Amino acid sequence: MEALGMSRLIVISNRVSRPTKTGNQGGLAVALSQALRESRGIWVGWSGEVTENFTGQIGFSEDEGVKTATIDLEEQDVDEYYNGYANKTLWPLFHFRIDLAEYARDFEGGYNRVNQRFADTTSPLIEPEDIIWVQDYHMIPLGRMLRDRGHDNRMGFFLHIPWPPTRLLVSLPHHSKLVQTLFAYDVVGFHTEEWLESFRHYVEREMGGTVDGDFVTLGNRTIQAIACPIGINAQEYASAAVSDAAKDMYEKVRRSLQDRPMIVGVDRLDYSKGLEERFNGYARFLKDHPEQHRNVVLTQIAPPSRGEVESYQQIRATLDALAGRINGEYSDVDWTPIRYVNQGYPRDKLAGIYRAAKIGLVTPLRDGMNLVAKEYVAAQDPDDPGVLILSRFAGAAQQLKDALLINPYSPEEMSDAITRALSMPLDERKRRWRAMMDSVEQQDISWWRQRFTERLMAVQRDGEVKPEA
Ligand code: GDG
Repeated sequence: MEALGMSRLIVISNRVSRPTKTGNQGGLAVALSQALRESRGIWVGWSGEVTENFTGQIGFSEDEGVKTATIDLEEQDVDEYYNGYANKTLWPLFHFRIDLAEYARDFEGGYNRVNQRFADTTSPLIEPEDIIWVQDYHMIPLGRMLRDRGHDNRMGFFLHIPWPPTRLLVSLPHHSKLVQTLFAYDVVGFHTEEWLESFRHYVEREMGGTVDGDFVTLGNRTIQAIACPIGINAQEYASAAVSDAAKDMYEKVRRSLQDRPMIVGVDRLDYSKGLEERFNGYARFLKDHPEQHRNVVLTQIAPPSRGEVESYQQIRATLDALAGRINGEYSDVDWTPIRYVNQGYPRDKLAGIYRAAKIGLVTPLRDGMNLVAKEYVAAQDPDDPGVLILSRFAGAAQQLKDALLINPYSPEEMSDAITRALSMPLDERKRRWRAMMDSVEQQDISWWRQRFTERLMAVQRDGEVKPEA
């Protein structure tokens, strides 16, 4: 494979995604699977299963040429590591929600214990020439733990969520200990310059490190910290949008709308996605525009996630009540303003739903990147594309500058953007869409994977970095 030469790739992430014959996998899983298949690599992660006593026994499996190695965790591990430190501590803090972040010693202990378990599991699988790529906030200290077990392989880490400003990060007990572990990697990647800038700021101000271009030094360790925005498989997504399943879904949705324009939102049910603010912005639009009553429909698809965490139970209850209230206030016997759907759809059908929508409404309060914005663009009909309304606080806003960029906290801005999008002339829609599609196609998922792995391959085994060719 192009970037990896003869090296084998080992990917480690919280969960593995096994390829399926139906191809119904996310873009990240497809991209990593391809690299794993071509390099005869291994994907290591939690099986999703709970065992009474941790045994460390590895479950090996191979699907469609991709090898996976999984371990079962104990219930306490899941509580402290996954529901605890990952999703009650780091996720809210890294999404600027220190009001929701919980700091408990048990969580930190569980997080380190599970990372040690992953290190023990992975260590015997590693051969000297392998390149190791650790994914996301569940696994920050893993590289350090692998180094402690004597592995001097090339090691990279990618953070899929924002890096918070220094002033917020210092609220985390033992923050510098956690950040220090990132210096065990050779390359650390973020989606955007903003997250990268916050990381550098922290290292300089809090740790006394130094920054020289992409090189960040702390003590005797120099690593590369880069912005490397993730993408989607754009061509494949555009094809999915005209597949038979997508066309069926498109027809079904359009029929049900009876020529009314549809706005679509698609998000895991998560407080970071700004769903409450979105509903309020839409309610503001309905209030401002009585002439649009009985006309526009907002379809919000929000499959529940992390339901064991209280803040997720709360946001779900809030949205149930809010959707009910707005529908109660504005509905008529033959029109419901919000179709609020708590189920997920297969990817092809979802692509058909995106294509049926005149407006994609993507309004996270903070988002590392946001792939839904890119999928909405890729699924549009080039001859009659819809309009993307996008939060400035999504990483994707750095690339999709031809979206209507809004502040998701402002219901007025949201209302104005919906009004503008509904009446946007075809030539403007086409111009904006073409510019966004060019970016989605050029910086796609393969581009992301290659850019990161090339950086990693250029690192020499003594930890020094070869100058870029
Ligand atoms: C994290 C970061 C970053 C959603 N509903 C359905 C469905 N989805 C798919 C979407 C999209 C994916 O889930 C969500 O990706 P996002 O990027 O929007 O958000 P997170 O899940 O929070 O992902 C994020 C990402 O990692 C990658 O680095 O962009 O910032 O938070 O692909 O389509 N898919 C299907 N049915 C659904 O109902 N098939």
